[in-house]
Amino acid sequence: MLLHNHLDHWPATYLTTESGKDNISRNILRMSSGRLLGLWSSSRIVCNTQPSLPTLFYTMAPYTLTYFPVKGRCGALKMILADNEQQFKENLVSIDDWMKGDKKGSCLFGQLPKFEDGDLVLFQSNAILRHVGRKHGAYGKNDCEASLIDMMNDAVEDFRLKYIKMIYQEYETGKEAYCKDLPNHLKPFESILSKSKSGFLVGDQISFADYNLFDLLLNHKVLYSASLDSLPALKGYVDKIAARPKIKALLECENFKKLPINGNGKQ
Ligand code: GTS
Repeated sequence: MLLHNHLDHWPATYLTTESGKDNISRNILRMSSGRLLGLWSSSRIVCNTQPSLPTLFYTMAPYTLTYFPVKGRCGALKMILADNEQQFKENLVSIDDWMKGDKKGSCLFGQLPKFEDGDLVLFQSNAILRHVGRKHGAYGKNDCEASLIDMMNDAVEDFRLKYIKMIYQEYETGKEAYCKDLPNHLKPFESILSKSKSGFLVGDQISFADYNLFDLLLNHKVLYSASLDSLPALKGYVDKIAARPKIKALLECENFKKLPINGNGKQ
């Protein structure tokens, strides 16, 4: 029985039995002219209307994420997906596998992450965040808000690049100076958030730029636990987003927790 199916809004949700699942899978393939729209990703028993038959609840994961086994540039993406209850299939690529070169050669810009939404293949983490934000109502309410969100996300990217440079190139020699200078990097965000009525960067709802900033601020708390001590608006912002139930669940999930933040083991 199809419970919910809107082709623009996967996952479709079916109430079925174990054997019925394959039937639905075949029908989906037929409906989509042979294109594979996704993979069965999860099942859980939610109810049992006919006591003789176990009733299973299946969803289709519409997205596939291919990346290294680190949080890296995909922490924010996993957060926005979790907050919107979106399942995704995850392909983890080990460094050994990557070093063989075939996978790198198959990536448009020679790098990961790679994100697939049906036939659409995306590279570049910020383009991926935007895509998911656009699809799941986290890209503002109008064009002006969307442009402001773009501006915020570009500022987050500038901040992320400084962080990455320190982590990968100057950790031993530059960490102390970086931490000392941190309030200066964060001042513009503190100022924006101290004036925000909603507590988000733009408008009255969370956007992909918020997940991106939140993810990076969490990294900074690990880098330097006092990083937000002189920045009350940012501290409140982090606490508020961390308390969103689905974000909280993700942050507490073992599979997410066990991922190192960065590929070189520095954090
Ligand atoms: N601008 C790209 C993005 O935002 O997606 C940068 C992606 C990137 O730097 N990817 C790194 C990579 O593929 C991994 S990580 O820095 O995101 O952890 N490195 C392997 C390589 O061969 O360049």
